[in-house]
This record gives sequence, structure tokens and C-alpha cells, in this order.
Amino acid sequence: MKTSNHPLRRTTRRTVAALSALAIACTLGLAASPSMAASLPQPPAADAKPILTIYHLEGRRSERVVWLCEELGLPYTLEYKRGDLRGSMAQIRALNPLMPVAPTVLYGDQVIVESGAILELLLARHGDGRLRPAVESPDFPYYLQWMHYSEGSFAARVIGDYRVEMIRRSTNPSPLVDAEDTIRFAEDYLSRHPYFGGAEFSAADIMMLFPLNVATSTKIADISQFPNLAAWREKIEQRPAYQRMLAAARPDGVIGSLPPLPGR
Ligand SMILES: N[C@@H](CCC(=O)N[C@@H](CS)C(=O)NCC(=O)O)C(=O)O
Repeated sequence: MKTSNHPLRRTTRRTVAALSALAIACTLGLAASPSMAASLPQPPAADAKPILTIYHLEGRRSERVVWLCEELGLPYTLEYKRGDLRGSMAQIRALNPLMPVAPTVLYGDQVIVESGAILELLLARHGDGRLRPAVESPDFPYYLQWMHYSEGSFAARVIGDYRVEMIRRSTNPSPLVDAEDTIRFAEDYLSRHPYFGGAEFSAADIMMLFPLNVATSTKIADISQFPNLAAWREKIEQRPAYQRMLAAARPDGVIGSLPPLPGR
């Protein structure tokens, strides 16, 4: 693990694993046949380590990428300004001015957003079959469902409801699927399965934690009404890789979190 302090920016910068991923990638590149390399971009070999920089905001979705790397033992560099969300965001904006969101990662020379896509990329190229069910497994369809549900339905409706309720407290139940419905659906699934990927812990669990935390910290949902989700959250937060993620990516706890809905 390497920590470097820029004299002017006080950037927190951690490199996990001492091995030189760059040297490995260069060696692999040299090993490729020159004619092939000229015509087709080559995917990295299965055992190649990614050259990955994670642009991060404390307590936000970029934690998913850090957590996955910790689970897989993948090396990464973490870029953020400790205790300074605006400063961290300025770093992201400098890298990715048209879509400044966390996570943004630099993967080799490619700038990539969307936490689910980043997780799938790292699993496909560097996961060696870990943290996702086999494609033939009956768990695989559920795994995929929850990987995408976390952002497509869950986070989208939690944040949508939060925005609306901050402006105008609604007394009528929504005719559309709302945040509470998305949580109830997840709660029901966990009454029959230990994890969102089915039998084993997977990247789907990593994806699902963030929107649940937003829903409960903003008081969109009361966790005491959802005992399966409460027990699942307690279980996955005990994982050593999650604890390592907290130490690296959230050393002072969640900062600048959304205020809870008034009156709740
Ligand atoms: N669907 C995206 C959402 C990314 C996102 O909105 N991230 C938040 C932090 S959790 C952010 O950067 N917000 C800044 C903004 O919206 O201006 C993902 O899963 O990566």
C-alpha cells in the first residue's frame, strides 16, 4: 500500500499491492505478435492486473468499486481529498468534465463511469469466476436482476421519492412503484435466499447496499420494517473486505450526507 501526499493538493492516494501492474502489462504487450497487435486490440490476459485508478467521494457509490477490489485482491489507486467532497468532485470533473460522477475510473487509458458496469468489467477480466454465479447456475438470472435493479429501480426510486418529498410532502400513496415498493420486493427475495446473488455473496450484494443505506439514512424507509434486509446488511458489513474498504475509502465516516426527510 502506497500513500503519497502532493505538497499542494493534500490528495489521499493509496496504491494497494506492491506489485508493478504496469510492468506486467508492458511485458504482456511485448509478448503479443506485432501483426495481431496492429490489427486488433487485445483484451488483457486473465491473470493480468488492472491499472486502475478509482476517483472517489467518501460514502458514495465509488465505495462499491473499492469494496470489489478488496474482495478480489485487485490493486488500485484511490483518488479523493479526505473530508473535502467539493475537492474530490473537482478531481473527478477535471478527468471527466461531461459526466462528473462517482465512481469515475481510469482503467488503463479508458475513462469509465457507472458502478455496475465497472464491477462487471473487473469481474469479467479479473474475477476468475469469483463473486458471481456461473452463467449456467439457477442463481445467475437473479444475480443479474439485482445487479441492475440496484441502480435501475432501487436507487432511482429512492432518490426520486426523496427529491419529491423534500419539495412537497405527499399524503396520497403513489400509483407508481415507489421507493418503499422497491424495498419490499428486495425484502421478500431475502426471505428465500441468503444473498442477492442466491446462495453465495456476490457483486449483486455490493451493488444493493448503497441504495438501502440512502433509503434508511434519509428516512425514506424504516429498516425495522424490513428484518431480512437488516440482517443481510449486518452480515455483509462484517466481511473483512468491507472493513478494509471503510478504512481506505471512508476513514471519517460518511460526510455531507443527505439530510433526513423533515418530520421523520
Ligand atoms: N448510476 C451511477 C450513478 C453515479 C452517481 O450519481 N454518483 C453520485 C455519487 S453517489 C454522484 O457522483 N453525484 C454527483 C452529482 O450527481 O452531481 C452509478 O451507479 O455509478
